[in-house]
Amino acid sequence: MQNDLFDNIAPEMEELAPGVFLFRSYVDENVFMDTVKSVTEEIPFRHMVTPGGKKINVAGSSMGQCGWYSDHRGYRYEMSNPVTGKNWPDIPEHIHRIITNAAKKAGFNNFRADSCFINRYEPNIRLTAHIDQDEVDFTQPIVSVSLGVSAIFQIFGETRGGKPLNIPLHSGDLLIFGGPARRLYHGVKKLDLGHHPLTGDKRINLTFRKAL
Ligand code: MD3
Ligand code: FE
Repeated sequence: MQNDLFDNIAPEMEELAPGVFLFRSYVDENVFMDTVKSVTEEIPFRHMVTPGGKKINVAGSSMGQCGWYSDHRGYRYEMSNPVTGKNWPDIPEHIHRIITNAAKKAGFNNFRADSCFINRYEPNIRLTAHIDQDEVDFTQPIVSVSLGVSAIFQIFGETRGGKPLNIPLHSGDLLIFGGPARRLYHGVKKLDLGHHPLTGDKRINLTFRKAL
């Protein structure tokens, strides 16, 4: 067998399933955390409610042209923050460049996010299996960046049942969901008690979307 000197160098990007691209330790965590801090100083993380009146356990905030929002009136993207009536803060251009460039590497050549939903997980909080279907164009991918405490991300199939593919996500990892993967059920397992210098006992996830 040929012994290649570079065999032990991890690839920048790995396709885990059709349309699922994982980039390990891809982003500078501090750069993304600075943006999260400035957005959530203006729009603190809050627990929205489902149309059925249940509290959403993962707390959220948004930046971009529009922001994901949920209350008794339904799940949707709002052009301004319903709590304050003000626009959501812009996605900084240096963040756009990183996200758009990663999307290109996965073959999505015209991706530019118009929304970023920021999720905050506390210990013991999980995200139940769901499909993101409030965006208009399903040919556009979703790009996710994880910060802080690690979590197990789960990909189910076209239904909620069955054995999921379990993917541990660590601080700085970037994950792209596109093509067929865009319509799969997915969730996040209950967050273990842990500690990360950037976020304490929490996990933060940013999902960049083209919603409009
Ligand atoms: C697969 N967030 O915000 S990110 C979500 O880690 C969400 O916080 C998870 O699921 C988290 O909706 C997973 C990766 C992700 C995001 C959107 C998807 C995977 C996706 C949309 C469709 C399919
Ligand atoms: Fe999702």
